[in-house]
Amino acid sequence: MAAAPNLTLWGVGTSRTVRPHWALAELGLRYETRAIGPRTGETKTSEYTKLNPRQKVPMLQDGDFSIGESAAIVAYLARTYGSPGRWLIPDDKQAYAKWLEWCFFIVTELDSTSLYVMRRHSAGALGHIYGVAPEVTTKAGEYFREQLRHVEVALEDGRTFLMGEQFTSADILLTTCLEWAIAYGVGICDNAKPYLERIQLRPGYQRGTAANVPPAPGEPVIRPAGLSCP
Ligand SMILES: N[C@@H](CCC(=O)N[C@@H](CS)C(=O)NCC(=O)O)C(=O)O
Repeated sequence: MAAAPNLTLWGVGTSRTVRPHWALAELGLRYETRAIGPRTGETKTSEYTKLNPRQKVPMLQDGDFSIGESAAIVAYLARTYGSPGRWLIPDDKQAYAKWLEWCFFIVTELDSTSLYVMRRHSAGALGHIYGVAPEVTTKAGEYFREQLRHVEVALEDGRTFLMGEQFTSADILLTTCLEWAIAYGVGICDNAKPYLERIQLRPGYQRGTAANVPPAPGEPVIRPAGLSCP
C-alpha cells in the first residue's frame, strides 16, 4: 500500500493561493497549510527562500518535492492524486490538449495580461510599487472583457463545465479569474454568471475558499493536516 502523501501548502489569501487549496479539497487530500500571505515579509524569510527561491505563494511541498506556480501545482496534484470520480484532467489526448489550451489562455490572457495588470497599476492595490496608471487599468479591464468572449462562446451550448461535463482544473482557474474580475468591478459575460453560481455550490469550492482565508491576528500560521473533502 502506498504511503499517505505528506503535503504542505504555503500561502493563503489571494486568487492564486485559493487554486491549490480548492484542488486539494476536490481531490479529498489531507494536507497542512502554512498560512503565509503576500507582501507581509513572510515570503522573504530565509527559511521560505530556501524552499522557494521565487519568494512567491502558493508553493506546495509533497515530501521532499516542491513546486510553485498555482496552475502547475493544481496540474501536479491532479496528475498525481486524481482517482475515479475525481479526475481534474481529461484523459483523451485531444481533450487533454484542449484542457491545456484553456489553462494557458486563462493564466496568460485573463490573469497575467488583464487582471494582474489592473492590480499592478491601481492606486488602491500595487500602484505604489509599479506605478499608478489609470489608462492602463481601464484598457486591461476592456481587454479582459474582450477575451471573455471565448468563454461566452464555449458555454453557449449549455455545458456544465468549461470542458463539457467533466469538472477540470481549468474550471478552478477560470472561476478564480471571474471572481477576481467581479471584485474589480469588471463585468463578466452572461453565460459565465450561471456557470459561476453552479461552481460555487461545489463542496470542494467551499472548502477550498474556507481554507484560503488568512489567519486572524494572533491565530497560528500552521494549520494542521486533516482537511479532507469526502
Ligand atoms: N504566477 C504565479 C503568481 C504568484 C504570485 O505572484 N504570488 C504573489 C501573491 S498573488 C506573491 O507571492 N508575491 C510575493 C509577495 O508578495 O511576497 C502563480 O500563479 O502562482
